[in-house]
Amino acid sequence: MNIVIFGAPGSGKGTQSALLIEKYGYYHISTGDVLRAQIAQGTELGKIADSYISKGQLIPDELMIDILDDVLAAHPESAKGVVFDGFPRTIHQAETLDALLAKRNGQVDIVVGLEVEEEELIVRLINRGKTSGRSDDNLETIKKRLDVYNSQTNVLRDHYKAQGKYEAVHGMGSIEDIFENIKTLIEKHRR
Ligand code: B4P
Repeated sequence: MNIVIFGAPGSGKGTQSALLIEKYGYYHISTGDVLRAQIAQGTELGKIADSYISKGQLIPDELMIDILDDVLAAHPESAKGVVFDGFPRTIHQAETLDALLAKRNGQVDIVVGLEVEEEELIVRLINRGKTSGRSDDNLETIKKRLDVYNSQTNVLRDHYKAQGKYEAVHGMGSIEDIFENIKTLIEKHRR
């Protein structure tokens, strides 16, 4: 089963993905984590990624898609099922993901949309910024990330709603309660 965990920055994608992996054992791809690992290693790719992430912008589609393709190819166990956390973020990425999964006789089975009010997103990310050391967890960059989400990523809700794959989850409240709701939806869509 291929699950997309979707939502604005700070909506809890990473938190809920970790619980999903623990419960179902799928392969986890957080594109943000992949990019931050490159930055930490000081690679050329990391330097390019940092120049976008620190400004709150998205990495260009073609680069991001090449990276995702490489990660999937390097992890054949991902053919059994993936939790995509932070990907896709544009319509072009979504269309490419469909093509990549079709090559393995797969598809996106469910898109779990974590819906959280913007004020709460800002509070969470500012709090995380006190300890995360992330160059994008500061108020100015958080606002830019939310603008980018609203202008480039949010359209994916309608894209996946039209396919009957989008399941909205109220993303406020306790992490455990949110996860219970996600589990119910996953069971509904399991093949
Ligand atoms: P990401 O790493 O994906 O960052 P994010 O969208 O901010 O989400 P993150 O996973 O960090 O936060 P979460 O929602 O889990 O991307 C970073 C950057 O990389 C992007 O801005 C972009 O530049 C680049 N990038 C990544 N993917 C890309 C792509 N596909 N295309 C192009 N560029 C890409 O929020 C977690 C926070 O909320 C935590 O602090 C957690 O403790 C807290 N939290 C979670 N649930 C909570 C709850 N119920 N109550 C209270 N707090 C909660």
